[in-house]
Amino acid sequence: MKKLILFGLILGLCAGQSFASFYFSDNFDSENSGNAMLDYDDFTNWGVSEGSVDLIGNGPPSTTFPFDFIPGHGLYVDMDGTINPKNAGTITHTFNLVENGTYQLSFYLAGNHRNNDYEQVDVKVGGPLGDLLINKSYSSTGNGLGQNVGFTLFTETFNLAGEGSYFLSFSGFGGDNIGLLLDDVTLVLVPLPATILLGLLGLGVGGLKLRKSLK
Ligand SMILES: [Ca+2]
Ligand SMILES: [Ca+2]
Ligand SMILES: [Ca+2]
Repeated sequence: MKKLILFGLILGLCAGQSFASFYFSDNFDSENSGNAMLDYDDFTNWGVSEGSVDLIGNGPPSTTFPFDFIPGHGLYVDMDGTINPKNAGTITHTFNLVENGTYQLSFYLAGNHRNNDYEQVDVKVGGPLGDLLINKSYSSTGNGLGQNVGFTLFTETFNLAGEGSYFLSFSGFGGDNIGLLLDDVTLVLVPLPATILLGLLGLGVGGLKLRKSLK
């Protein structure tokens, strides 16, 4: 029995390590060869629909392209584009689930840095059955993303299970081509701590002992 427990402990620790899977991350910095572009629609990981978004940042403000409001973050996305100001854009990343589990989505949003109008970004994660696992709005009032507020980290945790196509989307809001700014989107499989596995193992061993003693 001692050997079995030791083996279980090692197995549990190894499993705890292997669960720390990195899944998806995008800081937008390598888009368009690192150059900002208004109404950008050629994202590596995202499709653009329902209007447009701007790829901005990556350098000191110039007179011709004065749109790096928060220097030091490479490129990032203005969720309300330029040509189609009455229809702020949606960017969507689709992916096939590799592993069931609890996932954490994190991203940074910042104020529009140009006017004090109400701004909003809707974040959705959808499953293969049409179900929404995340459906949440972040706004310049409810989340304090006022005009000149810098990038703020937001995280959401949810469960993904079952094969099929999932999507993650961010939708801008507005009609004045000025929107909230988005950067550093990350989706990771939350590690199942080794301690939990060991606890489960302990329960299993305890159950075995109980069964034996009841016989
Ligand atoms: Ca960036
Ligand atoms: Ca814009
Ligand atoms: Ca706006």
